[in-house]
Amino acid sequence: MKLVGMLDSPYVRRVAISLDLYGVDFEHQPLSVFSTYEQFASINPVVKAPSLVLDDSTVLMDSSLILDYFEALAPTDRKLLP
Ligand SMILES: N[C@@H](CCC(=O)N[C@@H](CS)C(=O)NCC(=O)O)C(=O)O
Repeated sequence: MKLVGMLDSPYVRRVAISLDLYGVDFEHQPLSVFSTYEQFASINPVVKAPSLVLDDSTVLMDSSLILDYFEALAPTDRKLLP
């Protein structure tokens, strides 16, 4: 699993910190939507940070959607929302 986006973005940081709290292993690829636009577009043509590439190559985007996905998968003792 790969989290794509720069950590200067609060949306990317939110996902990175939450994945860590969920206990999800991920690789971080610090691409910029500006300076590395083409490389970012080759991963997600919409060029939105954060983008999360799952192990089956599905690309999720939007921090809230990404966190909803992991909240749904998390066991009860790892959930972050009441
Ligand atoms: N609602 C989005 C906002 C993400 C967002 O605005 N990301 C910025 C970088 S901080 C971005 O991708 N900008 C490029 C663009 O919108 O084209 C989320 O929560 O993930």
